[in-house]
Amino acid sequence: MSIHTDLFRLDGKVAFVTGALYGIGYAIAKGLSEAGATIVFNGLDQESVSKAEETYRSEGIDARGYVFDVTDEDAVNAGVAQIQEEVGDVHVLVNNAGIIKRIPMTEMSAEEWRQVIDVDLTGPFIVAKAVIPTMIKNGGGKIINICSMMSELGRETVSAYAAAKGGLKMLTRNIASEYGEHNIQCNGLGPGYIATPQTAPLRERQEDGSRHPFDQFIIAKTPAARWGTPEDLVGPAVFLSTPASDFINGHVLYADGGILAYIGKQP
Ligand code: NAP
Ligand code: GCO
Repeated sequence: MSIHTDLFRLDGKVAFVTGALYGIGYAIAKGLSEAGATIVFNGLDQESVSKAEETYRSEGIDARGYVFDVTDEDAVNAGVAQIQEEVGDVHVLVNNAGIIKRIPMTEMSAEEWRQVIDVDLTGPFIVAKAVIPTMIKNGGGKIINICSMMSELGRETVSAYAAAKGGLKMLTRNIASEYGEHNIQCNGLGPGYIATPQTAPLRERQEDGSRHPFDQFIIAKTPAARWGTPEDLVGPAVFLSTPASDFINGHVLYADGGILAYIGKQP
């Protein structure tokens, strides 16, 4: 296998990236497309899916979008069946769709907790479950679960998100354990703090024009001294999707500018 022609290539493969309308999912899908994959993605409504298809097209990518919610098992099963019929069997699944609710734990309702667990943990379980049988039939596949700093660390207001992303790390290890013998590699990709709509409220300028205190905190806590960009995740995602990572299983690769290695700069 040649480094130049095979190791990091996905020619002839179908990659399904959930929630890849913009942000991290979009950047990863674009990177996998540049590595040769045909891209499919899903979103919650036809308008945003069609808009995203248009954005992909404007970048020369013929990505197919489908409308379904990752928490709805019947809809996921029907959506994956449709993808397989219309585009082909899924070789690479990236469980990217996710939400966060920043609410102090004692003020969070059980309903709000369940919504986060449902999208961020149960969703990846449902979608992985829908593609694994075909991967087994085809002799293997790749599943990448988008984890988080909160797969390792806690912080105020994100209890449900941390519980979900910590759980997703363990679901990753369990899929690797259970299906590794079928040549399925399931790994986590753990972004640090990445500038996307999800984290926009943490970067909003203060009324006096100064940086948000959390923004300053992240710069001080990151050896790279900056927020990540969605594009910072493309190399790791291509690595975990291609034959380059065929003997890596149940691992979480943190692309965090060094956050998990660092106690942070003294103010
Ligand atoms: P984002 O900008 O909020 O994008 C999330 C995407 O998921 C959106 O396209 C959203 O669609 C979709 N989505 C949400 N719920 C869904 C559902 N039930 N079914 C289908 N699609 C759904 O988030 P991001 O920052 O790019 O994050 C992507 C992933 O990386 C998430 O899992 C997030 O937790 C994780 N992550 C983010 C960071 C960060 O710093 N940004 C760091 C670590 C991990 P709508 O817009 O229509 O709701
Ligand atoms: C927060 C953030 C995070 C990040 C990310 C970190 O409020 O602390 O939104 O949880 O989005 O997951 O890796």
